[in-house]
Amino acid sequence: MKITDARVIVCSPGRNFVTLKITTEDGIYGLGDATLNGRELAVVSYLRDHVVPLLIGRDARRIEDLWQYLYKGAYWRRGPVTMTAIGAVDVALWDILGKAANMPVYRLLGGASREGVLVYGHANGTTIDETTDAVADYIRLGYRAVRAQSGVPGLTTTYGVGRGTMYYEPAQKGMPEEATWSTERYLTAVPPLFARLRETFGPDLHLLHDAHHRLTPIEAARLGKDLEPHRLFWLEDVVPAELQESFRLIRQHTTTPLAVGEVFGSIHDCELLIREHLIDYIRATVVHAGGLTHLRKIANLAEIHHVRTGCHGATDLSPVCMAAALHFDLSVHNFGIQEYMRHTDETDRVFPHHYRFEDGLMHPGEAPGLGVDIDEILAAKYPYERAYLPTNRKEDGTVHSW
Ligand code: EZ4
Ligand code: CO
Repeated sequence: MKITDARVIVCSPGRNFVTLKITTEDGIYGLGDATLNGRELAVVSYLRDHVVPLLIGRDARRIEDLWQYLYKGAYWRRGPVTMTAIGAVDVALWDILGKAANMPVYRLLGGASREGVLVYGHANGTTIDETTDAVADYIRLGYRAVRAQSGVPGLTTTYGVGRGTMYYEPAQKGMPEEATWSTERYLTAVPPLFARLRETFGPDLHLLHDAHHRLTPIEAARLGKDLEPHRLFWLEDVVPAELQESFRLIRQHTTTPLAVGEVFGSIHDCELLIREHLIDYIRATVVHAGGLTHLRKIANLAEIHHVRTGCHGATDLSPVCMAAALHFDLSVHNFGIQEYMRHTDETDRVFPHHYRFEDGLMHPGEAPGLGVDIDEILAAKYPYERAYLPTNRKEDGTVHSW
C-alpha cells in the first residue's frame, strides 16, 4: 500500500489548524493533526519541505518503521516542531490502516478497555461567583469533571479566564498580548475558590485546576497543601517542568494529585517523573508527543508506575487530534481523564466527525479509521491568520512563564 501523495492543509475556521493528508495508491487517505499553537508555519515547512518527499513511495502499513525512520533519520532529535510533524504522519497512517481494515482505530490499539472516556470541561469567570455559576452550567450539560479558573483580584487578565464561558481561546490574532502576573495575588486567590466550589457542589464532582507553569517548587508545594482539604482531582503544571527533579520537593509536601506534560514531546521529558512516581497524571498528547505510536510507549511506562493518562485537549488541538486521543483513551488500560474544550461550530463544520459527548463521557464512534474528515472546500474559505499565545510579565516588568 504505497503512499502516492501527502499534502499539508492550513486553515483558520476560528483559529489556525494544520492538517496532513496522506493518500495511498488504492485511494485511501488518512489525516493527522500538525497544529503547534503560535508556531504553525514552522511545522508546515518541516512537513512540506523535509518530510513529504521522504514519504512518497513508502508502504503506509509500516507505521513503527516510518516513525523510527523520521525520528532517527533526521539526526536532530526531539523538539516540538519535529515531534508534531512526526505525530501528524503517524496519526494519518493509523487512520489509513483503520480504513483499510474497516475498523475504528481503537480496535487496532487493542479494543475498548472501558465503555466511555471521562472528560473535563473548562469553567471560568472573573470572580468566584461567576466561576461557580460557570461550573453549574457544565454540570447541567452532564459533565462529571470540571476545571475551574478564576480571575485574580488586582490582575487585569488571568490565564484560563476567557472571552465567553463555554470557550477558552488563549491565542489571539495579531501580535502577542502581554499579561501581568503576581504569584502572591494568585496564591491568595485560589484556595477560597475551591473552598466555595466544594461547599456548593459537594464531594462527588471532580474538580481540576491549572497553574500553567508559573510557580517555583516551594510555592507549588504550598498551593498543593492549601488545596488538600478541597480534594482536587488534579493540580496541573505547577512549575515549568524542564527540571524533572524539582517534583521531588513538591511531592514530599503535598498529597494533592499532580498532572503535568501538555508541552512534553517525548518519553524523555517525563521518564524520571514517571519512574519516581512524582506525578499522578501524564498530560502528553497525540499531536505534540509523536503520535499514537509514541504516546502508547509513554502510557505503557506510566502504567507500571501507577501513573494514569490525562491528555491535553484544548481548542488548539484539532478535531483530528481529538478523535485520535479518544481512540487512545478508550483503549489504553491506565487512562485517567481527557480534557475536552469544545470547538466552535465553524471548526466542527470544517472537520466533520463521529466522536460524541453524552452524560459526561465521550466515545470516538465506530467509523473505520479515526472517524474524522476535512471539508477542504470549506477549509479553503478560512485562510491562515497570524496569531500568538500571550506573553507574561511580573508587575515589575520581569518576563515570566505564561
Ligand atoms: O494553554 O492549549 O490545559 N490546557 C491548557 C491550554 C494551553 C493551550 C496552549 O496552546 O493549558 O489552555
Ligand atoms: Co494546561
